[in-house]
Amino acid sequence: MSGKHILALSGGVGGAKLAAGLAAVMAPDDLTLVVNTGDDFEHLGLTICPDLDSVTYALAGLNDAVRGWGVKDETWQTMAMLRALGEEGWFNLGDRDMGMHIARSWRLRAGETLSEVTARLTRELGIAHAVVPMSDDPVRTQVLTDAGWTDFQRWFVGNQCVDAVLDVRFEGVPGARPSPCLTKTLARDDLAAVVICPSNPFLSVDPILALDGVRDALAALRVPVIAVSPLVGGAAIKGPLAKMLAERGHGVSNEAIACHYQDHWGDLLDHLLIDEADEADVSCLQARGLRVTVTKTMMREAADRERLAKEVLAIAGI
Ligand code: FO1
Repeated sequence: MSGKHILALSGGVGGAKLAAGLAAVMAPDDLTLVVNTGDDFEHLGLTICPDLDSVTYALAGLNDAVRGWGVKDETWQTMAMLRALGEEGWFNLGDRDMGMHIARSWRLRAGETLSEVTARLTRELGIAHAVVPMSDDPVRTQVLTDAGWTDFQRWFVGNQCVDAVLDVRFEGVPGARPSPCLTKTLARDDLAAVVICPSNPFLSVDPILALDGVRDALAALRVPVIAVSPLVGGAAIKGPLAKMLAERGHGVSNEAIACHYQDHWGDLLDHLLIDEADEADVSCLQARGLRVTVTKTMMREAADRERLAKEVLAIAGI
């Protein structure tokens, strides 16, 4: 049986764009979007899941495209009041966005799993596709800087990624199990491909691959793993990827991305889509045994997201 189901792995902003493109061109039953939860944290008594938020808002058409995170047409009265009350103001929670965090947090506290809560919240926002957390067990990304180990959001938002990252770890791993839906999807006999969305490999994709059993399950699959590079023109579209590659002593290149999935994770990548601006990378990627597609990977509008999603599906044979 030739499969037609796609398992897509996504982080936040960049990944969410391709996730939305895939959802726009695929039937709900044919797509499972698994989202990084390593960026999650507890803040002001709430459980914040930034990447789940970004994917959810993108699929619901609620995302703020300019800011890149959070909800469009946002207001900030709650934040202003929190600051007036002397509470921490470094992490911005919009008034509309706050509804998401309150709904998620109280349901978690009432005993629902993150998978159950996410299924409920996405359904309520009219999303028909499966948006699932990578795990129901807490995984918390931390970065090592000269100041010691720091929680991810404290570094990403609080420190604006200024401090150089010497190392990254995922608290809770090993021991964190893939979510039930991720486990089920990995075992589907109609799987056509695994798609790695254009997300930061070190911060957004590695936490998913590091979950108990996930790397080995992916390696055992007989379907291609297809990644869309998060680099365009030798730079990251958004976020600290370029800076992190440079700090690790790597070039800011698609070869470094390929090298990470192939060498660090043991040949986990079959096909890489890169931007036209990086066409010069083709020969070295092919020399590494990869199949390469050169295309436009910048997704400014819905049409860009859908075109790129269709290209990925064509590579997957769908
Ligand atoms: N990113 C920022 O740069 N500043 C913020 O104040 C901020 C608040 C925020 C609130 C909710 C949410 O879901 C995401 C938020 N983000 C914010 C984005 C987020 O921190 C990062 O984009 C991701 O963690 C990286 O993928």
